[in-house]
Amino acid sequence: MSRFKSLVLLMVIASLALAACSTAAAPEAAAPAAEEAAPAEEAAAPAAEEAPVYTYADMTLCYPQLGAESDWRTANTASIKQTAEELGVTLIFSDAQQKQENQISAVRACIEQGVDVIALPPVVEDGWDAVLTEAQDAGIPVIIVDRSVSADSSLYAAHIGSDMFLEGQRAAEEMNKLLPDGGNILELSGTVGSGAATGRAEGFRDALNDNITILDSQTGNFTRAEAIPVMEAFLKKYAGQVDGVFIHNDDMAIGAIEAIKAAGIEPGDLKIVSVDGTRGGFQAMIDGWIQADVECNPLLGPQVMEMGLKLMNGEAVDPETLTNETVYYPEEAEELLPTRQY
Ligand code: GYE
Repeated sequence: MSRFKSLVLLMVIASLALAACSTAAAPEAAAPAAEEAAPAEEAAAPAAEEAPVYTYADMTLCYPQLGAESDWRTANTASIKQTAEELGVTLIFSDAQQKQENQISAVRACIEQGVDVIALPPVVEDGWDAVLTEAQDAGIPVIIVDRSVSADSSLYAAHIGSDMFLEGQRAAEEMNKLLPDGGNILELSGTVGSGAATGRAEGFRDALNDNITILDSQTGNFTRAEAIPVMEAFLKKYAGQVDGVFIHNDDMAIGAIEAIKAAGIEPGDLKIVSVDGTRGGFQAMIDGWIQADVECNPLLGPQVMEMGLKLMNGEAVDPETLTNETVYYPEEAEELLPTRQY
């Protein structure tokens, strides 16, 4: 090799080494330049050093659904399944049939499988500490979906769902308007110990006028079937004394209405305020049975998946995402029913 040639070669090597040094020293400044001009292999090199960027196709999401107790729940399940399919997320879905021990086993199975994210709609608030700690120890982020947990917030990444206390307050405001001179009412509540039932009951009491008395409160476990005998017993026990009923979801309202009908009571004689805003609830408003329906939105799939991906990529997420909701009335029910998605 001639002197000149070796000099040129030395210079090339030196400038390459210099470029490599500046890339290492200032990765931020170097990255855009590489994107703009450099061929593919060179552009790939600095990217390989950064944290990998996951896409939906990389994500395995575990959704241990709490049950299939209501139309709300069916819509929630459909939203999760449909969103996963659309985005190409691998979904591990199970149905705990409203039993916490089933949900806990399902979470444990997902931890063992090494899923990327767990999104948990907890049937009740208490009793999650142990399994949430297990997920944390395994490095799997947990998003609490729909109902809340009483566990320390350091044990999970975030909560996405409705403000159940606010729903209860909204229901009370409607009852106040329906019974302006006060009266006696009954409460058909949701699953005992669930964030949805506790929040709605507390919010309702918080905003209810002093001249309205809650004569009795019993659970119907959020189902039509369990609401019927509870309402039958209520109507026997408090015959002629009741002006209204606060019912924690539309499925129980539909069950209760069956019992109310069977007792010979006409639509509107008992003022009913319900929660969810399902098609069944809308139909009951059209038929004159429900006077106000507080919305609770189950279509959480897109938000859950989006947050799951952010967590996989180590991005910051909002610790509390509350759903925007409203109240529906009989006057608009006919027009809105065809547009309802659940
Ligand atoms: O209102 C009810 C369902 O947790 C918000 O659970 C949910 C509630 C919903 O069974 O219909």
